[in-house]
Amino acid sequence: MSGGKRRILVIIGAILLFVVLACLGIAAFTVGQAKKQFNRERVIFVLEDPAGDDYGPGTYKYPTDSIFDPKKEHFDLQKFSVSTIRDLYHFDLVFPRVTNPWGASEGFSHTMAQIYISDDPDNGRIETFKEGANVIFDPHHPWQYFIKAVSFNKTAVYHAGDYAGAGGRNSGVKAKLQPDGRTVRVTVPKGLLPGDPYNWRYYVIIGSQDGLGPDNFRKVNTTVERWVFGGGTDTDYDPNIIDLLAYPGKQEKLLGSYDASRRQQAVIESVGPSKITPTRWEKMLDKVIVFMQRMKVKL
Ligand SMILES: [Ca+2]
Ligand SMILES: [Ca+2]
Repeated sequence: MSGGKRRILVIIGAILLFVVLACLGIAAFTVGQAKKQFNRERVIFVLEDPAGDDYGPGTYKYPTDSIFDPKKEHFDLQKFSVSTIRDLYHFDLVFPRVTNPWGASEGFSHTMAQIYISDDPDNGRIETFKEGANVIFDPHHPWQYFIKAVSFNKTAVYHAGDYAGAGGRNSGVKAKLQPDGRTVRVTVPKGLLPGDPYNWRYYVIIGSQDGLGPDNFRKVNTTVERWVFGGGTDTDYDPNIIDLLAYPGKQEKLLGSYDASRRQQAVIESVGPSKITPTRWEKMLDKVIVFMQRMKVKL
């Protein structure tokens, strides 16, 4: 081989080596980036709720038993946020006071949160999964997913197509009071909630847990009693919702839109979607994770 040809071969070899190393570098960078994004907690949605509106449409009064002392704060949602980390969603609900009078392992047993998610305006349901909250959802935003956060290992995820007696999905789902003593965190694997979380709208409903109440809601009647809220009606047309996540000035109007004489329940509106825009990376990663979870690949 002539000296000229050898030189060309060496140059080609060097170029190939460079290309291979560059590809390996890009691949390592890509994997590294994906791993970093996967392990980073990222906020998807956050909304504060006014303080001191744990009075339903504005008229409700706490029951008289001493476990409801100081007759405020237990059911006063102050902030709701949704975040993602790894293959999980966290739904955080912040209250000024969280108590556990019945000693549940979740760390709370007084407050109950129900989160309905609207993911598609053309599909879903506008009535609650079970009767109890006594409200109808905005027909423009029917719900597809329902997360019920209650104590005693009953927290579960339901889909709009589930039949009324369905027990709900609870694999990997948990609700737990956080160390700050104010935040109830509901954790749900992403595979149970397919769809784009940046498009979700939420109905976040707060009630008082009653194991014997309709859909575990403590009831609201006309007259306040030891274990019953007052300031509503003795019918099933007034909401059993003590606080609703809503934009300022909205809750009283929405929860007060029932008419017992006409047998009409209140129609409530959702909040959202998120104003946060994910990066291309984050969007791609979310899709891959949901796909892998649905294929039952362990992450
Ligand atoms: Ca509130
Ligand atoms: Ca509210």
